Amino acid sequence: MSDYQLFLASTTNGRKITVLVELLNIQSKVEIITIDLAKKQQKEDWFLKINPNGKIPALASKDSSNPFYLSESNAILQFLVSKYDTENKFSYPVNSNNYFKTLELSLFQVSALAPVQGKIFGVIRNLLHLSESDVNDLYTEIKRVYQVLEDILKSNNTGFLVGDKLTIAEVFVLPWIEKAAFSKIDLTQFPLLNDLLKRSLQVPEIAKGLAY
Ligand SMILES: N[C@@H](CCC(=O)N[C@@H](CS)C(=O)NCC(=O)O)C(=O)O
Repeated sequence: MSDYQLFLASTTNGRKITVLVELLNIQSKVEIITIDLAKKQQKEDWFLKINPNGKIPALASKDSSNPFYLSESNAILQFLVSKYDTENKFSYPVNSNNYFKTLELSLFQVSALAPVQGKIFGVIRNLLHLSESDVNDLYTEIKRVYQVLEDILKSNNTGFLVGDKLTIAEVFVLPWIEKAAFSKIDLTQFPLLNDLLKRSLQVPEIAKGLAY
């Protein structure tokens, strides 16, 4: 029997989780339950008990004697590697410098990348109506954020965002970078980031996780 339920939808934050499930090969350990966001299942009482914030992704332990709920995609990624990546294939040991660089990237993704690209999704899907000048400001800011990621790759000089291997640091950003073209962001302006996306898409587990 699986250990955890994972409540997901096919969104950038949802796909972070499916990518890591594939990389860690833990499909038998977690049960994926798709939430219908259009039907607002994430706002139903039963779901709010799991995540009072009413958003996917969320994780719930199946051990009723030891209930445990976790939300925030990057916290779930950290939790899954702490449980199932004991050899640190896709993570770094707790308290190492690269562990904290991963935490830094996690917070940067949530605080800088997601809010701006999320608004751009809204504009493109015609759900958010902004003036031309506000839209221009969004693009100025998202290009600055992508350039920060490009500069991190340049200074690391390993092809990866943290240390010298593909880790959850990439998983934080890949579902967003993959949507650059949809977001009308020219990824060729960020060659190292573009190359990271291309290399990552050649990893079958990542391609499968992103296709969820
Ligand atoms: N910071 C949160 C953001 C979660 C989030 O915004 N989830 C979206 C889908 S990507 C959602 O559930 N939207 C539906 C809603 O807000 O009702 C995370 O990283 O998990």
